[in-house]
Amino acid sequence: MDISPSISTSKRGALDVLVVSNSLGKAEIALFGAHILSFIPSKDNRERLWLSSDANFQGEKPIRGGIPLCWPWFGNDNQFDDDSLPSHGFLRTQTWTLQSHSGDDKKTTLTLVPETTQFKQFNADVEVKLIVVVSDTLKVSLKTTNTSTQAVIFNGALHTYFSFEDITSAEISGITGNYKDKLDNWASKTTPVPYKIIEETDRIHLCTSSVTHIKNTTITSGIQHSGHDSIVVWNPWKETSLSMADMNNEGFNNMVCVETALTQWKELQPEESHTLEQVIS
Ligand code: TA6
Repeated sequence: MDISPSISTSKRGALDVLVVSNSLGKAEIALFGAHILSFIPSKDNRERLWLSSDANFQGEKPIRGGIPLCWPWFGNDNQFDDDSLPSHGFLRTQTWTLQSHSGDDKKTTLTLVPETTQFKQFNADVEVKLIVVVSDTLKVSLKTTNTSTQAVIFNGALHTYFSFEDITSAEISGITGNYKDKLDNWASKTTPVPYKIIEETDRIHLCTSSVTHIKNTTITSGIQHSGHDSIVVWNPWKETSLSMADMNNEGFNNMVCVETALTQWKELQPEESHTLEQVIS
């Protein structure tokens, strides 16, 4: 079904998908999790995002790949110290609605809203919107507004899986300072230069650099970050990939997550807003 000249609907498995296509770029967004599955700029027709060939498209679990939305906490580090709460929060496992859209032949803007921004102990009055702009770049903005009368704290991430021909020849540039190594009891370590992925990697870089690049043999993806206090880098490598049902066994060779994140707790006063944003080129 066509929603506009540049937006139509499709299915991926059991999931409803918005297909965006204009003269400068194409994208696909599953309404489940407002999960961006694909972004292909027309200038080179190269897919920027990686999707696991074993991803679950039944709405039973978060989709492995693309851009999962993490909010109002990151990983299992939630406001309530409650390990029973879902990893990375509860936005990526609910069905969203297309609230509005606009655009022309060169740019398409979509605004999506979740069913709810409350879950168990997290019951603050907060509004969340995802604004996606598809053009020769992909701009993803997760906007949080405190509509309550109390201060609210939250974390989050645009947990983007970038696609590559060969991870061993990938090199990340633009990340500086120290990182916390999840694989070594969160020990603080220095960001390597050159930054290559040669083993399982799970790092929270306390870095507010605004531009990073991931270079591979023939391709380079540019990433602009804003509203973040961290940049997370993750590759599960072989052993961890084998333990994940929705991660194809050799997939780690062709992806790396570079995530625009809040991991140090952001506090919003009543009526305040915050936007976590990633622009992919
Ligand atoms: O972003 C890195 C990370 O927190 C890793 O520790 C790993 O858990 C990854 O996210 C994937 O998490 P998920 O809940 O999507 O399997």
